[in-house]
Amino acid sequence: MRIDQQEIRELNNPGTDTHKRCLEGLKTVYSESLIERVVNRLSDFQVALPSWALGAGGTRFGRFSYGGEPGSLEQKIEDIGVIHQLTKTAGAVSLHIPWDIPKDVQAVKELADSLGITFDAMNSNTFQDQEGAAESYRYGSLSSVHQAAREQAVEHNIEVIRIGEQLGSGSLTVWLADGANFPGQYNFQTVLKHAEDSLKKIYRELPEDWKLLIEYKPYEPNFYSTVIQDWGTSFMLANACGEKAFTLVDLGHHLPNTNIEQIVATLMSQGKLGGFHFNDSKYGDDDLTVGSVKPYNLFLIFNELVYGMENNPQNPSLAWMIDASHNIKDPLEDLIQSLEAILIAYAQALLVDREALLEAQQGSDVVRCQEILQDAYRTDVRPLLREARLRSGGAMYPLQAYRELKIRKRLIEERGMRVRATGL
Ligand code: PSV
Ligand code: MN
Repeated sequence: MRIDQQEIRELNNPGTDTHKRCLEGLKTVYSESLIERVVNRLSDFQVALPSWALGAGGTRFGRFSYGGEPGSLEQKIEDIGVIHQLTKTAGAVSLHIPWDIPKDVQAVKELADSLGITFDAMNSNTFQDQEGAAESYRYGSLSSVHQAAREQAVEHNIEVIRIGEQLGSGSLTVWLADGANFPGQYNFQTVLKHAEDSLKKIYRELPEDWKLLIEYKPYEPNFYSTVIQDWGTSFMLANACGEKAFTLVDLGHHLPNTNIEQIVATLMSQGKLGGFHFNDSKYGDDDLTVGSVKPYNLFLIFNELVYGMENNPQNPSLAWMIDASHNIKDPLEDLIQSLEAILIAYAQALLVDREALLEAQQGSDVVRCQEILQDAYRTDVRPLLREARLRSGGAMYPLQAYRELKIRKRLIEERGMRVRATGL
């Protein structure tokens, strides 16, 4: 389904005066040129949505479905198209193979193109056995002690690259579920060596202008150890592969209280931060709505990202993606909330007075340093987001628009109550 642009205009009209007044209010605090710069940056900022998170998410205890889920890759792209029409921030999709193998590549490309959606990083899946596959990943994939399983996993990743090439993607994200559930299950050094060798084989098949993004995660689905447990291991493997390989930070893949912003700063200084999976969490890889639990943390991360983007030309532009799971919310509403939280943190980080911060840091004025960061964090930047959307033809209030336009009801009418999307 598509939204008629006129519907969006009609929803925006009544709120425009109030919005202009709020924007004027911000101009009494920040210079007009800074406001313009932030609005332009926000308009340019695009986040890829995960194809696997457009249906109801489940846990191992159950899954609570609701209607109108996308039953095909085309419908997933249409859902992202709806979010993009409303937010103007979701101009990309991140596909997961084999869940999203296109039946007709040309038709899928044309559909995405007509909705202004590009194909961001491709994701491989060696954490589930596929029907008819000769080898099982029960004891690992790229790092398995069984050579045939390793070879099958390498082949799968190469196939994902080939599909991505046809679609116009430019990167492959590898997340390895490989690990051990019990001490002694495997030899740490052996499996790490296997992982490195397998990644190098995949890397050799990367097209010239592609990137390999390597995720890390400390636990789950294995609970004693994982082969790529932390950013250091990912960084080491990326270096071993070569200059087209980078570390990907998934916010949920850290032990509690890890200083993620410092990891971001370190990787960017080395030119090795490749991308981001946004989500939020209270305990572990909870895959909750971005910014719903730790918004200040998200701001501090963006503060480092903005600094890095301005000061680390050695680091390539980043692949921004959401990686979440929606157990009880309508996923489209959840994704709209996540996009809003990402843009808020980004806008606040762009408002940080970097000159004053440098001066305060040089003078070891710790109190002032904190004030400068929190001044930016405590600014209500939502008028800047609305302005960016208004200028690009999006909805000033995307979530409200989604509800007023009764999108979920329309999707249920179109697709029925019982479809189930592939994904998590
Ligand atoms: C694993 O937890 C992960 O973060 C990886 O990015 C996967 O590819 C994704 O979730 C979806 O399964
Ligand atoms: Mn992830």
